[in-house]
Amino acid sequence: MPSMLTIPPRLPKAQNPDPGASKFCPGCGHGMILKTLASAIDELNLQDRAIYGCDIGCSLLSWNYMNIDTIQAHHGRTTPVIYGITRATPDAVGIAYMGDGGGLAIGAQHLVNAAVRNEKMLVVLVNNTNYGMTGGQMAPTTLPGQVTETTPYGRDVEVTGKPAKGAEMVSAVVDTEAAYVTRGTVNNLRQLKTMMKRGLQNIADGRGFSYVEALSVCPLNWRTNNVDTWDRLDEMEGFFKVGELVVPQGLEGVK
Ligand SMILES: Cc1ncc(C[n+]2csc(CCOP(=O)(O)OP(=O)(O)O)c2C)c(N)n1
Ligand code: SF4
Repeated sequence: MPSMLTIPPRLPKAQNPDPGASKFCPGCGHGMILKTLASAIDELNLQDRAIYGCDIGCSLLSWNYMNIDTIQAHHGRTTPVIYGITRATPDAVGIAYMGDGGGLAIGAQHLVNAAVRNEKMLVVLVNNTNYGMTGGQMAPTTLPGQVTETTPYGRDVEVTGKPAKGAEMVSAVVDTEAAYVTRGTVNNLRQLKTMMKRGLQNIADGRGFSYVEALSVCPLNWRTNNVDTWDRLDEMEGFFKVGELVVPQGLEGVK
């Protein structure tokens, strides 16, 4: 009988079963979000149609995590790279996976234009309120008063403005009859999976642009223990409201 240590983890088919040792820090949210995305792909049976793109930052550590066609692009450019691919391959279900820095700072113009033009792609934006890979600098999403490497006395909104709310920004510019826009959290992976499935189905149906923001955790740069990490996530949920913002007709049956 195999011992507990020799039983491999039960992974979705859309996830690479042998990516090597995890490159994410212990307790990072990226792994949970990627597994949720892969489970959603499995449940919709989209493995052969899905194309995955990852961005800069810790998202790029996922470049060998998926068992689907994968490309890595830079600095918020994953969005145009993926819609370029989906325009050339209309049957493809294109997924652009990025951090809040990549998506809402340097890549914001691409995100807005893709949303306005109703590009048939899913953007998964991981909001951990900081620039994770480069050591925890302030991101557009950094909470008011939050201490980061570049805001040692806490984010002063009088100087830096208020945090960017990606899902609300995208909601304001999309075609509400075609797009799907939502915000989930690693606090509720079952709900996040439903959101991923709805976003993917919206593309698979050829309806329109999908945006799933996932509130995530970055214990390394937050310098938090387990309890404090999840308390911080509760605080984030107070500022970034979790829930669906734009739901087109046709997705009611996707649970
Ligand atoms: C033009 C340019 N600016 C900045 C960087 C440095 N850089 C690489 S990753 C990164 C932060 C990414 O943060 P985010 O997108 O939030 O992802 P996370 O690492 O938190 O998952 C930055 C600033 C760079 N490589 N090139
Ligand atoms: S720095 Fe933060 S986002 Fe990056 S792998 Fe570590 S915990 Fe995850």
